[in-house]
Amino acid sequence: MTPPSPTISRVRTSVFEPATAIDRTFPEFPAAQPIDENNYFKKHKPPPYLSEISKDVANFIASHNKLNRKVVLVTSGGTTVPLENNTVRFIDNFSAGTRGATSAEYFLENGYAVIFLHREFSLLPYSRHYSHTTNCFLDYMNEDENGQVVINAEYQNEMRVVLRKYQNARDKGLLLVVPFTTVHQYLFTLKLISQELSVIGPNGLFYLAAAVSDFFLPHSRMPEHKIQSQNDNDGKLRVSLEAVPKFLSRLVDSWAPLAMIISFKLETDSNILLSKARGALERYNHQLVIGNLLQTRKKEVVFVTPEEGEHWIRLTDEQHASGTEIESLIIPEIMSLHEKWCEKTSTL
Ligand code: 9Z3
Repeated sequence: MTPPSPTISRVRTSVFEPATAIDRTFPEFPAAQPIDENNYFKKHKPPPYLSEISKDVANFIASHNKLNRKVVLVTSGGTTVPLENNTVRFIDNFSAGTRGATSAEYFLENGYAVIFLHREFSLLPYSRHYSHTTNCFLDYMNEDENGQVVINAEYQNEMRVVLRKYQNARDKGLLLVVPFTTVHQYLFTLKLISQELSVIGPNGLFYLAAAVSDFFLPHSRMPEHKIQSQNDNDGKLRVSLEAVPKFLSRLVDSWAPLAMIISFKLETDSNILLSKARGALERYNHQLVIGNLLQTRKKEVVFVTPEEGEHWIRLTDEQHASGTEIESLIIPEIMSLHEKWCEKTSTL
């Protein structure tokens, strides 16, 4: 139940303008080779906090492994590409982290421990229900006659359900939240967590829903200070970005070779979604690509697997209207694929 918010406009600014589009079709980048990995990780300094994260992740995985609990890494939200070292300006993308935060909740409800690698300040499991600008938490509250702040009667039931689930995950230590902001931090942290997660073999699951930038500005070409407006003599700012190495191949082949790996393929053109998703599966050799279109991502996704080809998961109009989340259909399917993966891998 969404409370009316008199202070927040219902106008949506993220509308598309196809009439102004130009055709920019690029050939596919090749998958990253070991040499690309070495180059990237040698040329760039790791984030200074990485060793702290490493300890937390290792302890988290070990404690759940003792209980034979499956652990999923959910990545979520968009990566930034800074243009300056003391960053004033950066390139970003649309992702709010809805897919990741929602999926994490369904994994938690179904017995998984979740490492939630997310863009700092993007949506988080549970608090997402009340933190988005369309759902301001203050609109759920009021003062009673004694001046105590209380939740309005009509939201009590809904909020109690979310609160109990949140407290269960927190009290049982089922959720580890790890932040990133830049694409660079994302890649270093992904590599670290992957290697830690490889320790539990097939019980580890990767659910890579973060919207990761395809381009970045290497540190070697990044100015220390804010770019000045008189930077170029013709008054234009020219930014030349490099391709982010496609690290999925390294994850599959080297960082966590026994884990089940799921990547997402995002497109805006429905004519190329399936071929791109199939292409990713062939190139990286992992277990599942979930294809989705920016425009319809909350209503339908397509599963592409090597064994069974593709099948669509769709919400009916009634389900969509009544607030059913597509992740409530996606996660059970993934769990059964993961179960099969564990059986298959343990008999190898
Ligand atoms: C996705 O496709 C996610 O489903 C969305 C979720 C980012 C669309 P929101 O956060 O959106 O709920 O608003 N994630 C993967 C996007 C991506 O960067 N994929 C790469 C690609 O398409 C492959 S790893 O090339």
